[in-house]
Amino acid sequence: MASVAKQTYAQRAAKHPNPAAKALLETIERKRTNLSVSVDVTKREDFFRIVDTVGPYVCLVKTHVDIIEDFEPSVIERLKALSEKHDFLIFEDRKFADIGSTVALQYSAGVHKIASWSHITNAHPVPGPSIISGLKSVGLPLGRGLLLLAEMSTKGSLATGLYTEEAVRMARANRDFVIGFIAQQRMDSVGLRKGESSPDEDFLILTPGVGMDTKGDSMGQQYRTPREVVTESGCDVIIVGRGVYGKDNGSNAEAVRAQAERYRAEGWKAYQERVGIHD
Ligand code: S5P
Repeated sequence: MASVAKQTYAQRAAKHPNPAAKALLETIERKRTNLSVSVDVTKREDFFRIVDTVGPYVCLVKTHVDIIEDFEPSVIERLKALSEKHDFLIFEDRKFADIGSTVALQYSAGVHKIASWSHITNAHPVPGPSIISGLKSVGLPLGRGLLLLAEMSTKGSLATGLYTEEAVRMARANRDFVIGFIAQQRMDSVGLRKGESSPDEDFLILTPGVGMDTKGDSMGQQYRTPREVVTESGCDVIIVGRGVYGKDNGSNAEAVRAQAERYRAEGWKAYQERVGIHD
């Protein structure tokens, strides 16, 4: 069997054991898009306008629900309705980072009840394997998937070297629930000890820090192009925020739509180049 990076999304979907990962791979293939848009705006009507505009072009909408100032429970119902209308999955970018018992509560309860609607969420590996046990106790019975932040896109990130290797080992020990990584490159050969061969595994790599028009922002963010991320580094999903909705609230719907279409096309072309498909 070819390495994971050379397999098509459809081939990978057919054998993925986790329901959230399988659904994501199937959605990517069905809609021919590996674009996830990160909708980081603070007013719910701006949020819904952007989600409705980019919906046809994305496999996954990434949220930070805690930044919506006028949040109320109906926000979730409307988001779920849009996910059905446009056929995308939802990823609450919560970046859990506490002890197992606390993250289990943060994931299941509180104002946002993330586990009840978010197909995928993520966690920092910094507390060690217990963070996975805590989240898994809530998410596994619901068919959810977890991404570990193995690397970050920011200048000076501490998530490198041994930290990244340990994150991958933690994921390998929890393959029923950990479906992949937030990272800047494939992790397939990371963390293997001398003489250890590559296990039969399929971790998805979702990659933020993607932009075609600038190299970064004034707060340490660093951007690479879809081609660098997908073709050269072998990542599976590009996560784009301000590159799609602009710097404020995405009020120019046609500009937002055009950027979503542009990033979708670039991401898909980069994938086709990687696996050697031409159409
Ligand atoms: O390393 C990371 C991890 C994440 S999840 N770097 C990131 O930028 N992110 C998130 O991706 C970040 O929280 C933000 O929501 C998005 C990037 O937004 P953009 O506007 O810079 O594309």
